[in-house]
Amino acid sequence: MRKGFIFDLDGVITDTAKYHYVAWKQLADELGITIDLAFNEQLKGISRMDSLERILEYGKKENQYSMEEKEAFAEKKNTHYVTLLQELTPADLLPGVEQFLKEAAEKNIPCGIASASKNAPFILDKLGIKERFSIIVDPNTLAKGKPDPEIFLQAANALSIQPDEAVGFEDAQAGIQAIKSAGMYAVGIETQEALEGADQVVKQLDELSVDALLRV
Ligand code: G16
Ligand code: MG
Repeated sequence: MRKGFIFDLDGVITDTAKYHYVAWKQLADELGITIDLAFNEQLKGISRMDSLERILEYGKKENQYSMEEKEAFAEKKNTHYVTLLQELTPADLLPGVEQFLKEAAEKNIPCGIASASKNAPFILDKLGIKERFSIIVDPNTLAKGKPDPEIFLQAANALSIQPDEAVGFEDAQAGIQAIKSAGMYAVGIETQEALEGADQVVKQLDELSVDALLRV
């Protein structure tokens, strides 16, 4: 019997990848690096600084900047990204999310957020669903990012459930690995690339039933 649900944010609850892309692309252009949408797929679920490192490596500029410069680049990208996030409204929830969370709440199933994004509380607030989650893991407290299971284990702990009582939802391969390493049931939200290792794969949350997931 499953007792709680733990969600990734970007790609599961809402599609912020398009805003991340606009902001990273502008920064990359300024640094003389050309990125495209295919490359952007690699940044999904990856932390801000790791994303910057990947972009610099892609442009063969990984050894060109000091830590201070890199931090300034990441900060600049984030300021732009947060400006773009101002446009978010509840209409930006992915299909089925609102109904799924409502049903979970009616059944008193606790829900948590395991997102690499430091902007998660702000995003959930803009989407009008922040109160649906009893825990939003703060990525600043983590030693390791996904695919390490730490973020999902911390969420389960905060929800007072065992890992094998949790269902995790992820759209990124590193996230599915994190959920499985944590010993949880993994639902993959597959949009572009095939997800390996998920226990179940859907395109969007409205394909799922809360009751059926409690019994997996
Ligand atoms: C999200 C995105 C990543 C982003 C990361 C950090 O992860 O998928 O592209 O780099 O958060 O975001 P921020 O710069 O806002 O801290 P997730 O885990 O929600 O898919
Ligand atoms: Mg994601």
